[in-house]
Amino acid sequence: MNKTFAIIKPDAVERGLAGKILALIEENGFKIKALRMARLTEPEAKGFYAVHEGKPFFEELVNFMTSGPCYVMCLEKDDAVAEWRKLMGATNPQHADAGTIRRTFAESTGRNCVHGSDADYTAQAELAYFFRTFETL
Ligand code: IDP
Ligand code: MG
Repeated sequence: MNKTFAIIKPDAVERGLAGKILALIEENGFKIKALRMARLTEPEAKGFYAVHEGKPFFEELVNFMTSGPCYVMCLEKDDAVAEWRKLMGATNPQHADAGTIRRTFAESTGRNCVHGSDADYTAQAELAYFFRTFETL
């Protein structure tokens, strides 16, 4: 699939980094197919991160993701899922490669600026969670 789902998380929006991150997305050859600001509700955040329910960081994650507005996006590029995860960098910014968004901007494993789907089937599900089909064509 050539599309993936991405979030500029509340920490990055709050710190005024959204524009820089959008520029990096475009400079790295992604086309932004859909984009809107959203303030996730608690049920939306819990549903989105249902795979992490029961993990020690789940409550912190839901509190963080509902703490302020974020940008939800559909990104297009060949091999979009892998390419976006490469540009994001590792979950823990201290382990992320130089030049990645998380290494450059993120404060911690929790407040790590961006989300990206981890497989084509999760990208499809996550895109459908936030967008109508016609919005991401
Ligand atoms: P990913 O975002 O790189 O795919 P996941 O393991 O899917 O990483 O975790 C989802 C999100 O949960 C992370 O991006 C991060 O915000 C948060 N998270 C993951 N592990 C931890 C942790 O150990 N402490 C605090 N937050 C965490
Ligand atoms: Mg993940």
